[in-house]
Formats: sequence, structure tokens, C-alpha cells
Amino acid sequence: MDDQHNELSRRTILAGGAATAMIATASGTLAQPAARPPFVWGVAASAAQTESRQGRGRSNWDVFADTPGKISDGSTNARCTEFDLRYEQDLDLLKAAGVKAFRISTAWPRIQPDGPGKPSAAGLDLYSKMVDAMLARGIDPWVTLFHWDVPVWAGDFRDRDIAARMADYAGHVVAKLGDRVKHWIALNEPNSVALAGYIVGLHAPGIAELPAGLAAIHHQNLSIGLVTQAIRARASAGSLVGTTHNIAPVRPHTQSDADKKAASMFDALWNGAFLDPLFARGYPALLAPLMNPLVKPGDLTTIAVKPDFLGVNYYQRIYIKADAGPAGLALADSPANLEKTASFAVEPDGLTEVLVATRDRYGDTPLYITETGFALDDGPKWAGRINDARRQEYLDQYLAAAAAAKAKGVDLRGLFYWSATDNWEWADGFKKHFGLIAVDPATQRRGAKRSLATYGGHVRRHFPDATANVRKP
Ligand code: IFM
Repeated sequence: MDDQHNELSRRTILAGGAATAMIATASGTLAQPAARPPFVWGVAASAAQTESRQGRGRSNWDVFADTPGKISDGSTNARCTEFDLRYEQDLDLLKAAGVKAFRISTAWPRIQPDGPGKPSAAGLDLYSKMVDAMLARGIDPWVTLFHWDVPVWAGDFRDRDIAARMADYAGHVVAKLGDRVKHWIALNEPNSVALAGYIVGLHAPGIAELPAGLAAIHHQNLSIGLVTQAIRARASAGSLVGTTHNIAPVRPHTQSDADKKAASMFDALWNGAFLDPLFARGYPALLAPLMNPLVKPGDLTTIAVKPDFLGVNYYQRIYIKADAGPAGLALADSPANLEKTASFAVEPDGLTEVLVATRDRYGDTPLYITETGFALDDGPKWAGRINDARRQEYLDQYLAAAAAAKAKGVDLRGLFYWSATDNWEWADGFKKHFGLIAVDPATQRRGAKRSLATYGGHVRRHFPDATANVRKP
């Protein structure tokens, strides 16, 4: 808590963008470099990938996972890692490694299981206890309000009224936790939801139609606006409110005009469709003709929320080719020379690119890397400490890339590794292991990987001002 409160009071000093603090001394007034808040390092997870279904209402992802053939390993999200039941075990392991911040999400279907309005007291109490358990271990809770799980009663993003429903839910969570939670994130990766869930249909709700995808873009943007308002109305003084986007540099597969055109369209759909309106630029010119029929008077003002910080989720660049698909484009393979994890290519320099490009286009809003991580086959799990050396190497490379962006003047304030534990990776089920902590989904046994112990040391090497309590690798 001390670090957290110091950080908040230092931010108060910095409010208004002052670059120096004036310190009066007996001999006059000296300009001193302003104290920066320490670089935050933590881990991230989401409710829908870690919590069991116990005690909550049915969600869009329950429906999807229960549909045969949708999840590649045939698993469901019935138990995930039982974080709702076992969070103290995970928090103990994180504390032992000196981890100082944990980005979790709250499950809308747990807070409002059956319908709008009055929230579930048991649902709110669970998160209240979780937050207390984090604070008791010196771990600062960062809370995301929407990380993809929609209660079935609330419908889906083709309907613009879902934004008001989500804001109502968010208000209940902030009213309960706002005395202790100081960092709020409205939505996580609305682009993944719109593209994977509504345009290609590989995620819940499994729709594959461009018009549905466009509606999902606009109605999630509206949700960011209304949820941010709901948080600001109830959060305690000094709290900071942001939202998180998966931002990726987009490259054409070849230099053909068709591939370049497809890449520009994808860049507009993936990046610009969310970031441009958030930062008061409206929809990108390429998309505006498609989006305008959805935009009502006042929407663009609601969406342009001026976040206190922007969360950046980055894994790799995205390569695009022209195709007969819904938007005239398709994903292409990453270049063959790149190393690959089970989920993504390893492209640390793309992280520097994304951070610098975001600052250049959208200005000096403080940035946090709210996700980056590596899905690996970690080898034998339960015979001693899991020695995931490659994860440590990759993490070190990504941290170096983040530090390079900071050296170029980007106001980068922290990084959250995805993910705290191995978990349920959506349509990939339990096959992808991103965690710093291994979890066996059959037994729910936990085991810290070597990378958990060395994480803080890697951070410290690149960010000497990182929050305290860091062990050397
Ligand atoms: O697991 C996901 C997370 O839910 C959103 N960002 C990407 C992660 C890895 O695929």
C-alpha cells in the first residue's frame, strides 16, 4: 500500500503536466527534476479464463464452450483454474516472488447473474475479499471491468443498449471496491472481441458477419465511454481510469497493391477503429462510411473519454494479405525467420514500434503494457522447479524493447506479464501455457516456474526505478 499511496501522491504533484517540481530552499528556489512514480511491474489475468462457473450466472463463453467443436481441445471453462476458490494460493506464490501488482477482471455474470439492477452480494463479496487478500500481501489490485464475459441475459454487441447495461454493472463494482482499488481499466481488447467474436466467429458469440463486427466496434467504444463515466462517478479521489487495447503494427504480406490496401484496411479495423475515437479523432477515413450509420449524435463525444492512462497489450506484429473474406483480407503467416511460441511470433522490436507510434499519434497519455507474454511448452511439470529458460529470454528481450521506447521519450509507466498462471486460453482451451505459475487443470495443482522467481530481476535490469522488493535473477 505504501508504494501505491506514494505513487498517487507523486502523481498529484505531477498533475497538469509539470515537468519539474520547484523546491524552495533557504538560498532561493531551485528547479529539481520531478520525481517519477516507480515503474510498476505485475501480472495479469481475467476472470473468464481463471474462475470456475460456481456462484455466477451463465455467460456468452459458457454457451460457446458448451457447443461441440468450438474449443480445440474439447475442454470447457467449467473450472478453469478455480481462481475464485484458490486465489490465496496464487497470491502467496506471487508475493514470494515480490510481484507488486495484479491486474484482474471482475466477471459481469457473477455480479449480475440473472438480470440488470441489484447486484449479487456474494459476487461483490468475493472480489472484495480478493482485493483485501492482495493488499494484505503488498500487491496492488488493478481491476478491468470487462474482459469478454457477458451474462447471457445482457445480449451481445450488435445491440447498442448493451453499453448502458455494462455501465450499470461497472458502477456496482466500483461502489464496492473503490475505497481500495485505485487503478481501473474499462474494457480489455475490444478489437479481439469484434474481430474474433463477430467477424470471423472463432470466439463467443461465434458470429461471422462484417455488419455485426462493425456494430461490435461501435458499441464497445460506447461501452468504454459509459463505463469510464460510471467509474469516474464512483471511484475514490486520486484513482486513475484507463482502458486497454491490443495494438499491433500491421504489415502487408507482400508489396503488391492489393496486400497493401488490405493491410491499411486491417490497420483501420484493428487499431484506428478504437484508438482514433478514444482520442477524439473520430473513425478513420477508411472506415467512416461503414461506421457512420451506427453513430448517433453525441456518441463520439461520449467515446472520447481522455483516459488517465492507456493500456497496451502487445504480442507480435500482424501480417495481412488480400483475400475474398468478409473485409477483403485475411491473416498471413508471420515471416518464417521469426522464432515462434505456441501462440505468437517473437517480435520484441514491434513493441518499441507500437509504443513510439502510439505516443506519436495520440500524444503523451501515460502508457502501461497491460499484457505481454509467451505460450510455451514448458516440459515436465511436476518434477522440481519448471525451468522455462526461453520465457525468461523472451521476457528480457521484450523488457529491453520497452526500455528502448522509454529512452525515446515514451511515458511508459509499467508492465504486466500475461499471465499469472497457465489458464483457459479461450477457443484454444488448456493447450497454451502462458503462465509464470503452472496449473494442472485436472488436479488444480500449482507450481511456480523459474520465470516467476526471476521476473523482478529482469524488470530491474531494464527499469532501475521499478517498484521495490525485486529479487535478482
Ligand atoms: O489470453 C489472452 C487474453 O485474454 C487477451 N489478450 C491476449 C491473451 C493471449 O492470447
